[in-house]
Amino acid sequence: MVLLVHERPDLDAIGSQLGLYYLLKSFDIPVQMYSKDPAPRISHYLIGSDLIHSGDQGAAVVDGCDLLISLDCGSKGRLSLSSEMFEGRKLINIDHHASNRNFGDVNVVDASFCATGALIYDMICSLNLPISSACASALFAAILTDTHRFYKADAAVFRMAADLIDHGANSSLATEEIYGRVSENQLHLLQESLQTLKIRDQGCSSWITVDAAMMQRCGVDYEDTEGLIDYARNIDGIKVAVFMRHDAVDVWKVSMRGQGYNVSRIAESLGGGGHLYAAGCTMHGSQEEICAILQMKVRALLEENV
Ligand SMILES: [Mn+2]
Repeated sequence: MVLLVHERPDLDAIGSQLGLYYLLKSFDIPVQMYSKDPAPRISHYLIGSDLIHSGDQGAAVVDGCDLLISLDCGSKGRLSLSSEMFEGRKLINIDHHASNRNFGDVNVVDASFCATGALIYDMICSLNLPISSACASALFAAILTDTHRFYKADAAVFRMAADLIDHGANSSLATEEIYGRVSENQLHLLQESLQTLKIRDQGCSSWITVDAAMMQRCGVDYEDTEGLIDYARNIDGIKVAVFMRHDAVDVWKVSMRGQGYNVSRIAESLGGGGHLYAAGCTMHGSQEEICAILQMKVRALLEENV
């Protein structure tokens, strides 16, 4: 069996992948991990992150396997795999995105969980299965990041985290490795991207843009843009924050955050998805074109909710 994650995986994807990997390993079940894009640098402290195959190894990894498990991925397209890789294989889809398209032969989708890692933890507990320290560390990272360091986490999430710590997850190591380090280049990017900050809709929406030239000048890649949207989101009075990243000619990755405003409706109307208050999509066109569409949709959402 092969465990898969969405393109440009975050730590919920990688943590779920590693957590499930070590669970299956403890039963001597043959299992491998594959991610089209390499595991992000912030996941490198996790045991086993170097065992995740990536790039053009996909066909070789799934060769001979008859079961695929997709983790934290809302749609089949976001797995970014060629259709041959799915041929003759069953697909299990485990996810917590409300917008999940139920694309698996079996779908375990529950948006009430704060993270896919939390859903896996819940499955492990209900089946009374053992949790190794490698598994606990991976699931802890998934929950820590998808709750934004336990921001808005309820008591059940803290209990889950506490139990994972009891099973060997190192909370301070995780926080240090994931949030405690920043490169000088990332700070340059922060400086440049904040200069693009625009406040619109009478102080209710905030916008940050990062383009390819900026990333090149600062010597950073897409991983380093993680978290920039929070600067826009956290401004007093902001209801909707939008982050736009120019990925290729006429290709834009758009992330949105809502403060009580359902931004996943905008993302879904543009072919993307996500959660109620954190969603994203990919858009095609010039900056002016995509901005015009987004501004119209954000304004409509703000007016509707009044
Ligand atoms: Mn997730």
